[in-house]
Amino acid sequence: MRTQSESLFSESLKHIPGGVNSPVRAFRAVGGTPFFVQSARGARITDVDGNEYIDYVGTWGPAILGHAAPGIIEAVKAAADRGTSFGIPNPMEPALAKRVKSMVPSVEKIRFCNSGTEATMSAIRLARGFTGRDAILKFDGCYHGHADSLLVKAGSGALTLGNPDSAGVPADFARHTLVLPFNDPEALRAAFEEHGSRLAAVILEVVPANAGLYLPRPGFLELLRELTLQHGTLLIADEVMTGFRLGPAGAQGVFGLTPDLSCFGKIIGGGLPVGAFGGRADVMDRLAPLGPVYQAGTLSGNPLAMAAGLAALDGLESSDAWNRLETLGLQLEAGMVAAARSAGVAVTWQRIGSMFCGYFCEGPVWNLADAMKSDRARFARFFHGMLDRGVYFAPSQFEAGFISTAHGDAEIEATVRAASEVLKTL
Ligand code: KE4
Repeated sequence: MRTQSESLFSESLKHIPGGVNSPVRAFRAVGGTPFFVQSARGARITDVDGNEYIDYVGTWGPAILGHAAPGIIEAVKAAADRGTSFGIPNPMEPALAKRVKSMVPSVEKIRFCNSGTEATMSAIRLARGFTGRDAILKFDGCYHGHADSLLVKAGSGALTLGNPDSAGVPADFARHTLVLPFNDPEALRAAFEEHGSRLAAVILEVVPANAGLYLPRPGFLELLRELTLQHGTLLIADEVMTGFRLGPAGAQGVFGLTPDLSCFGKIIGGGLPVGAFGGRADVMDRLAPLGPVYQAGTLSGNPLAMAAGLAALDGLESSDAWNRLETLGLQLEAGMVAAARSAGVAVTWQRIGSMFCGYFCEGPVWNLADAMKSDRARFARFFHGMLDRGVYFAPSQFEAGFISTAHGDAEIEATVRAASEVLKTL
C-alpha cells in the first residue's frame, strides 16, 4: 500500500506542476502514482509508507556508492559546520578540479556549475564563442539537459537543421541545431560535407543512455573525431551520466576518445547539485573573466557540493569500485537474461559496466529508431510488477538503470527472483 504517497502526491499536485520537480518522476510513462521517499541507505530506499525497494535508479546516477554513503555524509556535515555557501573561492574548488584532471586526461581546465544542463549549455556557448560559428550537431535519442539549443529534434530531412522539441524554444534558435541518427556514418559524412564549415561543435553521449542504453558501433567515434578535427569543429563529450561511472575517465577512457570539451554532473557532486565542463585550456581560457564568453553561478563551487564530490571520488578511487561494479553488472545481466528466456519474453539486455537497459523487443538496439520498437506497455507492466515486489527500476523504458557498489548478491538474487515471477505474468 502507498496511501501516504498518494495523499502527498495529491497535495503536491496543488502546488507543483505535475506534482514533481522533474517530469520523469511523475510516472507518466508507466502509469500509477509516484511514491515519496522517506529515506535511503545503501542500495535501498524506503518510502513514506514504510515500503522498501532495491534501487536501480540511484537518483539517476549520483548514488554510485549507494545512498547516504558514510564518507559523503561526514564530508557534507563537516563542510556545513563551516558554512553552507560563501560566493568566494574556497579550497575545495581547486582540490576537486585537480582531482578531476588527475582522472580525466583530456581535462586541462574545468569550471564547476550546478547541473548537467548548465554544463552542456555553457560548453555549447563556449564552443560557439571559440569558433565564431553558430551551428551545432547532436544525435537523436541523446539528452543533454533542457537548454534551448539542445531541446531540438531532427528536422524534416535528416540533414535539415532542427525543429524545436519543446514549446518555448524559438524556431529561429532550433534551426542552428542539426540532429542526426546515432551510429550512422553515412549521415555523419554527409552532414559534415554540407555543414562542416559552419559547425561550432558536436555534442554526444558517448554511450547514449537517455533512450535506454546503446553503444557506439565500432569506428563511429573514430570517424566523428576525424571529421570534427578536419572541419575545426569542437567535440563535446557529455559525460554527465557516464563520467566517473564507467571508469576513472568515464566513457572517453573506455573508448579511447579525446574530446575537446567534456561535461560532467551527478557523481561529481556526490548527490549534491554540481555540474562541470572542462577540456582544452586554450578553449576554456575564453571564459570570463579571462575571455569573452560569459558564464557564472552564485552557487558554483559551493563548499558542500565540492566536499560531497571529493568524498564520492575518494570512495571510488579508494575501493575496487569499478571492478566491483562490472562484476555486479555481469551478475544482474546473466540473471535477467536467463529469467526472460525461461519466461519466453523478448528482452534485449544492453549493458556497459554498471549501466544497463532491458528493452522489451528483439535486439540489438543501436539507435533511437531501434529503441522505439520496444513494447512500452509490456515494460510498464514489468515496472509495476517489480515495484510491487520491492524492486525500483527507472519509470520509463527509455532510461538507463544504475548499480551501486552498495548492491550485493542479496540484492541481485532478490531482483532476479522477482523478475522471474513478473516476466511469467507478462
Ligand atoms: P541535469 O540538468 O538534470 O543535472 O543534467 C542533464 C543531463 C545532461 N546530460 C545527460 C547525459 C543526462 O543524462 C542529463 C540528465 N539525466 C536525466 C536522466 N536520464 C536526469 C533525470 C531527470 O531529468 O529528472
